[in-house]
Amino acid sequence: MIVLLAVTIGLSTIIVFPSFSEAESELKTFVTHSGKVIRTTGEVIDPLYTVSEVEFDPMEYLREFNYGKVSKLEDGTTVREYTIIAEDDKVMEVSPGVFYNVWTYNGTVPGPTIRATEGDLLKINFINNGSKEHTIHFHGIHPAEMDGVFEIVGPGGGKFVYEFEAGPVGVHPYHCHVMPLEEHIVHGLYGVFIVDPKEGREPADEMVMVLNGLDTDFDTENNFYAANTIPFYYQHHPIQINTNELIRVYVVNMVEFDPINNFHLHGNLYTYYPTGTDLVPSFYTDMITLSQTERGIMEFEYTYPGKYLFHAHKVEFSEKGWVGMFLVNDNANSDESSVKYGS
Ligand SMILES: [Cu+2]
Repeated sequence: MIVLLAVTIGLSTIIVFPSFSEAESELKTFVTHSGKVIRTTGEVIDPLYTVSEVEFDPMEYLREFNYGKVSKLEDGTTVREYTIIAEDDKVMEVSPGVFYNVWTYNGTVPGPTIRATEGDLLKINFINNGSKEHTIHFHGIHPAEMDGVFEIVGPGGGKFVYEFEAGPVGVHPYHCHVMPLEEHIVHGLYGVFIVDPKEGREPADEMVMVLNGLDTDFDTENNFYAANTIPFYYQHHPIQINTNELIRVYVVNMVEFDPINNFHLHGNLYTYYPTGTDLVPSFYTDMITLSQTERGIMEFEYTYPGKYLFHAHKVEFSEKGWVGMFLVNDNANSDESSVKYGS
């Protein structure tokens, strides 16, 4: 009788809600790549499971840039080769006691920050080790067959090589473009692609902030918001910077479901370069508003040491995790010539 009832409910659910409800109501057991056995009701991981699986450090992610494996063509063109592996069975403790099935590029959400100089030839070796179809769609300029929309890469080891010239200058998102798109993005298949101008930018303490949200109960509304995935992380672990030092933040809004997000900085204003495509800033402000996949470059220096908040001025988002802090150290006595920035 129970089986019959389950079958009946299952069938009716499939008919009415073909994509989501079936997954939510069905108890599944699966094994992660590290061998852990996980029980899940669809995408909702069993709350009895209490071991954190994903090694993701938002502080490390902040200043980590992947320049690829570099070689040169005979004509002097720089070639940069990257490998990106998609997976969709990792479990991550996104907030104390809240476990979420993240879909990852190279094991993390967001995926690696790919960085190149305008005119470089890029080769991105994509391997899909997931259980679903995935791709990589890069924003920017490239041939149609490199767009990551129609060239679906199959699960279980499917491969595709994206090859194109880096451009234009700026900060661009990349993300999976398989339908249903919202589902593939909100689970975490996105990252940042920075194209530097040939003449470079002024040296600075550079960092990447991806504004994202997590819909942990699958009602197509976000339960948590963050800069770099873990809610409240940079509030509990302030980002250390120095006075009188140029700070450059590449900010990318990857929030799904909500049409806007924003970025407010305390005790300061920043010059802002929308999409980073112009080398002259468009405005000087303490607040920008970003729609989905909108992004830009913020530059600022702090004069006074101390603690300063940065957060969404959309209060709901900051109260649900999109809030952080800069701890500004007094740089007055340091020898500026000895300052080295990450490469
Ligand atoms: Cu996908």
